[in-house]
Amino acid sequence: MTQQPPPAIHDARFVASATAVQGLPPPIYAELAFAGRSNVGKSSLINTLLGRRNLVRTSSTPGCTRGLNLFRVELSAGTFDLVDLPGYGYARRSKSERMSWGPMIEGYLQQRAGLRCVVLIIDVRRGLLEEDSQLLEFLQHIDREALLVATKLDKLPRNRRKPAMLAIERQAGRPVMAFSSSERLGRDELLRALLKRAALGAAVSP
Ligand SMILES: Nc1nc2c(ncn2[C@@H]2O[C@H](COP(=O)(O)OP(=O)(O)OP(=O)(O)O)[C@@H](O)[C@H]2O)c(=O)[nH]1
Ligand SMILES: [Mg+2]
Repeated sequence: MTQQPPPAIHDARFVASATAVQGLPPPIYAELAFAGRSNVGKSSLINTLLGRRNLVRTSSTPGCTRGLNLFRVELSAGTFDLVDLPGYGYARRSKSERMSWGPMIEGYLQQRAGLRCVVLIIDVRRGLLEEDSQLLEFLQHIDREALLVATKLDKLPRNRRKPAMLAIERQAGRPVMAFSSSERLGRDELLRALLKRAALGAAVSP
């Protein structure tokens, strides 16, 4: 059975960038955050999800996203916010910058009212790495829902994709969604899952 496409996005725009949770605008709308290692493809995934080629800056150089970047998305069913988080695990940074990431991301995850779900993005070729598992544990500890997404599936030949996803699900002990920004793979499924978490699920056909 083929599913209906998810509802159309009418508008998506950059709202604010902050270096600490206190610097973000008041949490008026349900919010979804995107976390993962540096260069894993978080910003590209947001562009693909929103169907906007260059809304979020991406780069082949790790460490592209530095602050907490908030984007506002409007559909006919309502409005929600997305937050692109800086990547972790990038060693070639000044020590002070590296040190500031932990508190910035942790502070945001712990304190942000309105945060409904954290999308943890991993590279399908690498699976869950140490820092990813630590973040998952931390999210569980602070009682935040996590949605696990493996991206860059296009980097694997088609016949290796399913086995790779099964291996990651076994490793994680939970379901993992498949994604590719280049192929737009998994885009509709992920948008539907996020709309549900933003309580705009009524917009998603059953
Ligand atoms: N082939 C392929 N390349 C991708 C995909 N997603 C991202 N990339 C590439 O991976 C690199 C990093 O992408 P970004 O979206 O900037 O990664 P990021 O996780 O936001 O990185 P930071 O902001 O540094 O944490 C870029 O060169 C992208 O073009 C994908 O699904 N497939
Ligand atoms: Mg980025």
